[in-house]
Amino acid sequence: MSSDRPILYSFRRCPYAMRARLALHYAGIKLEHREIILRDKPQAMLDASPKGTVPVLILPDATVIDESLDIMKWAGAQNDPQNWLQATDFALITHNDTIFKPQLDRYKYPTRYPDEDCSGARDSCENYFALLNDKLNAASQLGGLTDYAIFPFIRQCANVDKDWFTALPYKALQNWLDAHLYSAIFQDIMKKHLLWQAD
Ligand SMILES: N[C@@H](CCC(=O)N[C@@H](CS)C(=O)NCC(=O)O)C(=O)O
Repeated sequence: MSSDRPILYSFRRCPYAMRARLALHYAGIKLEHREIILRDKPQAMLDASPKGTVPVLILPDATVIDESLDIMKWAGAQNDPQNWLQATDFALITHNDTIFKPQLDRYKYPTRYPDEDCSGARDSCENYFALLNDKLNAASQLGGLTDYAIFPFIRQCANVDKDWFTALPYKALQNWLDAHLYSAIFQDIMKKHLLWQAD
């Protein structure tokens, strides 16, 4: 199959797909959006990327990019109007993905880890919030594409128990999250799409 636009397989509520959509939108990339559900992945997506995670970007030359961070980097390499790639804190994004996200999963879905004691997961998430809050007290944004890469995960964690999140003493983080949630770009990338059906 060939297309003159990149194809993006995406799932609306997936934070990895959100960060990819944010970066693609920032770069002004016109694409064919294919909305999927995780319990019934289209064969065409699995043929392109057998690991079966979203987001998956397929370029017109059939190159497949199936890691969200790689999609962000690709988008920035196409068009980077605010020179954000060079300002991106990739170490902080790695911290988000490898240290915070596993704790978020254990806090949100403890039953998925029956052999583990997940009782400390929420505190671990809070430690990360404290780190981000310090950074956001020093500067209003994390810098470059870092904010887009990270805020969808903070949103997910905040939504587990909004009262808990709102009561935390991290005003800079809370204000930063709110600003991103109400931003025009976030409203745009969260628009609903019909489920994609193969012809
Ligand atoms: N490392 C991948 C992770 C992507 C990922 O795990 N996405 C989740 C949805 S949020 C997924 O597709 N999971 C597969 C499934 O639940 O079947 C990336 O950054 O793109």
